[in-house]
Amino acid sequence: MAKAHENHREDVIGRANVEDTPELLSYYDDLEKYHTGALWTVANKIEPWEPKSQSVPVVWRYKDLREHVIRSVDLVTPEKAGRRVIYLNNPGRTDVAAAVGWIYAGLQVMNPGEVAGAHRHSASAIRFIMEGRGAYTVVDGHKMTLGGNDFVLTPNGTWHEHGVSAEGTTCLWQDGLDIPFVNAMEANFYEVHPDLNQAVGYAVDDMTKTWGNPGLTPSTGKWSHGYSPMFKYEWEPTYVALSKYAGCTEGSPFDGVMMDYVNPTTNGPVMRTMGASMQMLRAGEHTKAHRHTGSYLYHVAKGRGYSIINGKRYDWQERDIFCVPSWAWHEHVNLDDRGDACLFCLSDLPVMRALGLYREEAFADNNGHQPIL
Ligand code: 1HN
Repeated sequence: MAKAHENHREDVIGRANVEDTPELLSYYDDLEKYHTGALWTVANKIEPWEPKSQSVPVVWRYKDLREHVIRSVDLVTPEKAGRRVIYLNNPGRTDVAAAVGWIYAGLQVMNPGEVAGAHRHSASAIRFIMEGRGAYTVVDGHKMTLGGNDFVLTPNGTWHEHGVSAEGTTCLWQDGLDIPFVNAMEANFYEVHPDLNQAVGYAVDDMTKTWGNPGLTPSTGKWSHGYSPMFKYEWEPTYVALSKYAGCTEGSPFDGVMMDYVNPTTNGPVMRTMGASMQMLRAGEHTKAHRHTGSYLYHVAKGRGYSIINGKRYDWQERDIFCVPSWAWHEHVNLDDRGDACLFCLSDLPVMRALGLYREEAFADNNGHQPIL
């Protein structure tokens, strides 16, 4: 790893290497008065040799967090809070309230009978259900019922609200949004629904029933939005698909048996700014290390194990969330040698790919495994 970057020194030819002199310092002061600067004073910083993520790897452990999330139920109402959410605050990204890179994430809790009003905004969300019965989301009049490890999309510009039916139990879920990204693009709008709650205009779960049939698409009906019409992706068919695929593939050396959730009308990512995948690590599997651009937020849907990220071990178990910053080396280990582990992953990979910024590299030394530092 070190070898490849030995020439990454600031004094090689072609890199800025100007020493301060009294004349230059006073020149810089003059430039500043006119809202300008000399490029060579910042060039090495704004043009790094390779991505330097501000985010640090973090594991948010559910056994530590859960009780604190639930405490919020007695402290604030969804009416007053808008959304009752405890957000994941990456120590390197507190300035933009991101969990990793330009991705925001939080844990939202609702009690039976509660409803969080409808709104819409330019940011898009992927909502991954962690526990409880009776959760639902309404997106542009389509109501989706939600169970554990299901996720629902609330794409940019769609009216959305959440609730838990009176017969349900306390529900917790992970929200993942592209808010920091949309804010960085200075393109975020936000609106509250004029009626506070929207009317349900279709059969319950119609979008998944219509668009979520393997190998089949409705003969009539068009879809031209930049996001998937299948607003809800369920855990059960996901797990069936991964299990079937695992039976006939060696999988990826880096990711085990991995499948991407797709927009059935394009086979592309579920939304333009954020994508989702589920990967199965087979019993005892230890993947090889690689790194790629993009920010990745993993949610342990099943099992227990650990990941080595930039040479450090991070243990995880079901419902824990952890992040892999852009260009960080990572490999995953399933600690159960009898059963599989499943990692749900949301990322900004669609942005990386669409903008031609995706790049990937395998860890070459040590048979593909990082030494633990
Ligand atoms: C939002 O709309 C939700 O709909 C959750 O549940 C968290 C954080 C920032 C902005 C919008 C939701 C959010 C959010």
